Amino acid sequence: MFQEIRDIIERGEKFLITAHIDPDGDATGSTFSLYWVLDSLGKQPCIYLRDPVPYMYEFLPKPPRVAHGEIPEDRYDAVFALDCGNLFRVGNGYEKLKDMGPVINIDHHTTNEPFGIVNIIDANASSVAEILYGLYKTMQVTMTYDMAINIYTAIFTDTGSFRYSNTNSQAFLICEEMTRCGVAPSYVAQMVHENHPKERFLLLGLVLATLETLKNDTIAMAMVTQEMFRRTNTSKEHTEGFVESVREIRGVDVAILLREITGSLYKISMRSKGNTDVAGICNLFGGGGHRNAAGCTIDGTIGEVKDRLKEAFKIE
Ligand SMILES: [Mn+2]
Repeated sequence: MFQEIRDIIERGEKFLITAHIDPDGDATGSTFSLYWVLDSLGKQPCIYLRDPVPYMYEFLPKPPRVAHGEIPEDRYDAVFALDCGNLFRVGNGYEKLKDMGPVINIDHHTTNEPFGIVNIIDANASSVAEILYGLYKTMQVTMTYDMAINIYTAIFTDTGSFRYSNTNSQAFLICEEMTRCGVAPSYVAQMVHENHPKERFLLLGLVLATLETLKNDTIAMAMVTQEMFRRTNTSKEHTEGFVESVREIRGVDVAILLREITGSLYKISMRSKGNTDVAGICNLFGGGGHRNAAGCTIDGTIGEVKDRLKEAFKIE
């Protein structure tokens, strides 16, 4: 399965590594770990993430060549697209990537389209980092601390700190090995979960005040507006983890966070605890993701957006 990628890496020299917009722990940790692996092999990797790395992942050993904003147009021996169910998840200008080099698609979303020359899609993997670890093993890479903490953090965050249904035995086995490479779980947990600025909690207070429940309290919905960001001097990166907080409510099966982008466009994040396939629901609106964690955007006023969501969940 990894042979083709190993050949491409061995033959090539310049590589672009990219992942989805609004990078999460897996997108960040996976791209960073692959950079350090290629660097250790004497290659010339470069990372492109459209958006800046969120503050909670700033502790990760960051490679020197990470570009944000515009795609660094050049010729590469391969373009690695990580954690992207669809190539457009890379952001504006994604069409150019296919002309910049052969695209290697490594992903674990159930809604992945095989857009690459090589496609390694494992929906049972907890994270892209788990798939990459398998690749590194077959390449006999000497695991350094910089690689290990990026891999550990990617798995730790994509499994919701080992709480979600994608938490598998492989996730623990890999993370155990990473601790033997020097990763301290308490340090990672503190950096990810206990290192938020005060403003984030002022924002969370406003968001939780909008909480409403539907379908006999099995669906919980909260909202964040541009006005709330202004009042608390925050931005969308401070909302990371909010939808998970809503999911913590007893009896709630589906948690929904509506984030106002403009007065007529909303970003929807959904999390489910049980059997509800939120990727399927988000797919109705052109989005996607995983069974228990997915997202989409919906056009319309807040009233229209809520109506369309209620319709999707068959609520009168
Ligand atoms: Mn992921």
